[in-house]
Amino acid sequence: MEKTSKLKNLIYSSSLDFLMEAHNGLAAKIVEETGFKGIWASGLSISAAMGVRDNNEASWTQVLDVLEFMSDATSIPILLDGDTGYGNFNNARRLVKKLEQRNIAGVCIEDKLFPKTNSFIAGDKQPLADIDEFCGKIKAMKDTQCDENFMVISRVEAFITGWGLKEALRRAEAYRKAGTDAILIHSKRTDIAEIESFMKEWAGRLPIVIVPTKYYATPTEKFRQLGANVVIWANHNLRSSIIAMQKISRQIFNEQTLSGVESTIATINEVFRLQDAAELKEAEKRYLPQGKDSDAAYD
Ligand code: SPV
Ligand code: MG
Repeated sequence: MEKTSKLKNLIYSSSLDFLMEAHNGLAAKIVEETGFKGIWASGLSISAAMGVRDNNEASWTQVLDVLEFMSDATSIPILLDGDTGYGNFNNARRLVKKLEQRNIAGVCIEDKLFPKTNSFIAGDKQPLADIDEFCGKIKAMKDTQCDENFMVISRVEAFITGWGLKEALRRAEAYRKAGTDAILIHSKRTDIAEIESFMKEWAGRLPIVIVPTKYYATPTEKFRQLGANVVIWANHNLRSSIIAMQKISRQIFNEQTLSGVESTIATINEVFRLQDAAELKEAEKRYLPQGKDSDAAYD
């Protein structure tokens, strides 16, 4: 099955599904191996892994390069966090074209202004995208996709920017009419109150995607009861890897030896396995003149 159809099924199925964050090819592969059915290519995580801020400091083609590695390394669908679409409708529709060429299954765009600010950074009432302009962007993206199952998800930032429920519903409805495939409703509250109020009024008009980074203590069963379709675990591979890297760097720095760390980290063979080094070994037998295969280090 195409990756686009897989993502569409996941979004449109009545059961609750989960997307796990990845920010490079290795993380994407680990997410797939773990059993997740889809990947969230997080803007926060990809930019952080590049050592830059989540303010569109990395160009969209640099993000595309990362996605290409992620997509090549996996067979489950990837949903890109496409920020604001990196410009106006024209930039956003070109993004769709390039994503389809790389076998990315869908993109989520948010109704903020370029360059974007991470939803958890700027506190006060911020201006959102003009509704009509954002609807034009959705239409342009949907008109551009070649694969009818490619997903364009619209992220409503009305709660995040302090505009409240009425504005959130007004925007979600406008985006639905413009042809979006699903709504991502976002909240930075530590409880589910905003999401719950939205879900009750929304009443299943389109599938709903949520990102419980801040309301992490809410039981997953509650998301099911409210009728959410997809939950995104948005940045947890990045955040756990930060702790792991800080810990190992500190220990090696302090101890000036590897003797205390070797048994606590992945083996080199595990790295080779994740890279599928064995496949190359087999291919060399088929394609290299006999007796001339490379003496690879993993022998
Ligand atoms: C991201 O993962 O970059 C997101 C989700 O946009 S959040 O950071 O929760 O806003
Ligand atoms: Mg983001």
